[in-house]
Amino acid sequence: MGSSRFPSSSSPSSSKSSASTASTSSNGNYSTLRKAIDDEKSRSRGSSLSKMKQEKHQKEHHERKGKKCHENCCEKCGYPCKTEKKDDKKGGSKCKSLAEIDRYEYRVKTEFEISGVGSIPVLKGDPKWLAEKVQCFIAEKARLMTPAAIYICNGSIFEADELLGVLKKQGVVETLTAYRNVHLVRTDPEDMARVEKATYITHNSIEAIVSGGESSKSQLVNYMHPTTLETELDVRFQECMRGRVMYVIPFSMGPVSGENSMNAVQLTDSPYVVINMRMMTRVSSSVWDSIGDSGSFARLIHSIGVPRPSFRVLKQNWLCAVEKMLIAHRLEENEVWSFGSGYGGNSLLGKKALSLRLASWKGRKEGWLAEHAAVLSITDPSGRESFITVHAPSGGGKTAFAFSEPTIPGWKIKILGDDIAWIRQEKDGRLYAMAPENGMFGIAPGLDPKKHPAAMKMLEQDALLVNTASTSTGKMFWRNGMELSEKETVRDWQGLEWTSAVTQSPAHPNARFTVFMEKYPNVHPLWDSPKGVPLTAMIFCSRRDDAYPLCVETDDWDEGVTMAAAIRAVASAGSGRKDSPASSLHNDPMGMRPFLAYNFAHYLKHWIDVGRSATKPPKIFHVNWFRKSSDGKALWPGYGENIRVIEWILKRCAAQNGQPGQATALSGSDITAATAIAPAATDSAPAPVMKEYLDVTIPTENPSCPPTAATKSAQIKTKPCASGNALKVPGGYIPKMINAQGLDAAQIQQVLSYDRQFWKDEVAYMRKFFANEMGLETPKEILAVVENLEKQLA
Ligand code: OXD
Ligand code: MN
Repeated sequence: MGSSRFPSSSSPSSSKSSASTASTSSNGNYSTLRKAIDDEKSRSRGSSLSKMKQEKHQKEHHERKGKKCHENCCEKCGYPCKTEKKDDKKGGSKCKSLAEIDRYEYRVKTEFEISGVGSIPVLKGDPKWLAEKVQCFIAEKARLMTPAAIYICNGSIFEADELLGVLKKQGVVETLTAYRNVHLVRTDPEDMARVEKATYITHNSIEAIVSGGESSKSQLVNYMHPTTLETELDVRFQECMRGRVMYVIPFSMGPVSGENSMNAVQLTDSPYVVINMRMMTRVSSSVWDSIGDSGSFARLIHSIGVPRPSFRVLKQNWLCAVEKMLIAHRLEENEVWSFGSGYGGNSLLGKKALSLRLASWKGRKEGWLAEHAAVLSITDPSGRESFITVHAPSGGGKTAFAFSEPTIPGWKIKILGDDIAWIRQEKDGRLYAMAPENGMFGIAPGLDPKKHPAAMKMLEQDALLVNTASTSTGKMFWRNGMELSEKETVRDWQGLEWTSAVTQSPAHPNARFTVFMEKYPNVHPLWDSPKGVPLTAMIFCSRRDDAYPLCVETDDWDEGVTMAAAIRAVASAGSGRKDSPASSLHNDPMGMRPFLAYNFAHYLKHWIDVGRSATKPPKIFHVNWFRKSSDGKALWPGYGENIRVIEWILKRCAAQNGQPGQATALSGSDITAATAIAPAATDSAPAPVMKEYLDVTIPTENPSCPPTAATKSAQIKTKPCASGNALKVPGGYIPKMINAQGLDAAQIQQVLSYDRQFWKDEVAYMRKFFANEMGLETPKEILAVVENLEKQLA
């Protein structure tokens, strides 16, 4: 409570009551309170001056502003020392954007009165109810960005309706009349993805952010020096909200006041962002209570960067200033500045900026992980439920898998979160994953009505779409199994007429939907749990079309982490990497490349430590749903068929937890035989090594896997339920066979095959990548894994 100005407000609720007293200025309580505040300040500075003397002294103090003040002046008069400290700081920096505001430079009535700016009306909400830290934040940034008005959001449905009205007036939104409360927004074609190139991390120490510091060759994190940032902020943010409304969004990631949740306040001049944030995060006035007078919150400042008057030629009426785009993270200050884009992860700052970048920095200090992963529940036909995380690069299929209907009868997938997992150890020694988001922002064209019927149904009510196409009958459209009637015409994502004769998709490949978690029929009841769920397995997805196997179970935690750190993927639409051809592979450690916020070596060491501290860590698996044959044919059907791999994974976990069906590691000679005859990456011939496992009939005596009509007509006879069904290879185990009933035998042979030469090359690449990225800082545990793999493959 050190800095509190409300003497008796030690709890959120009492802070509220103090503030409410403050609002009743007409009966004099406000001035009583101010006096109490000032008295408290005087007392704490040991001043014995009378109030009048003190005011006189303060006046003189003001007059001397700019000159060096008497050293003891503040001690004597009680004038806030902070001012002197700030001026000292200003001696080194003239940054207007980062200049702090002093309590005497603004007044909160029903509007904000700010020295040098004047009065800014508050259109909605009562600013007097806010904790002083929040008032200060608003006043400070209002002084910088000079909005015409301030609007304090409460997350209500009325608010969403009102702002939708604003967007309609601006001509930004199209209501899709075939559904209930579903709206489509088309953006400026230049503002349709997260932009990694414009995303920066700033910190006083470059070594904390980039391993190797100044001399680093690292490609992973974009570092910006704090002084450079100051200049960059000032050229963008001064008066950037002129003529616009500044919305103040209080929100929580995780349930409000949850034990592991994070509070934040985002300022934005985009009503679209407010509506979207209301779905993706918990926007609520109760966050003010949770912040209280002493609580902390992340400060998120966002502007589309188009002050009025603007002579910009707008496309789709979408406001943005992409040429000046910047998304900067001040880690130590728990602060994000985003400018120029109104799109997705660039502007919904609760998502990637807060819940991954700032959170992973916080997590490192506190011993937990913030990761780019879906949190899923999988129930097998016997009713046994397991929780897993699925970590993947953007566009790597997390959401599409999470929404898919398993093709094997009796299996069920439920979602707790589709994009972000906060993972921490609980008292039972297990790692728990909690999904902090309130909604999903998924890739719309990834959905197929036949493969994702429940998800498609969900989009028919209370959904917000961006950059899909629309039909003349008021429906959303992106092809991918969607049908058009004869009479229906289509407008594509740029608002142009589209016919099926056009080969290009009518939707942008990164078109998105936003929905509330709770609207999805297969949402897990614990999705809103403050603690999360205990993990059985962590699954890391590569996205590559070469010989990276369909599935590998790693030997142990360190090996799983090392392989995750070496994940590579083809660029996807979500990454906004226009410069890299879709076919080229880039490193995407843990699927976190765009979200890594600090020194990669420290990040990996932290991963190792988290696993070591857990007495029962989950098992780590690696998958690749995108393997292709040498003639370019996709070898794995993906979506709901992925459950076949998940079945193998969960059986392996169960076996190692002492449940029936122990794994059988093959002997050394088996390894050599198996891997030596596997085809080379470029060889399209099926792997002969698998042959012996294909002709095994399904054991009818296996009680957990009775034969069905489907299994009898299976093209491949296999042992779908045998959990000892694994082959030891360097780097772990691969399935000898999975439940492949109904799939193409030759393809399954290929997709399961293990290519020794491929792995040799992969490990050589891994070593080079780690050396480039981390050099001597590479954690010894990671180096040990690489050396061990090299030995096994020699
Ligand atoms: C996302 C992404 O928006 O990863 O989730 O790009
Ligand atoms: Mn994502």
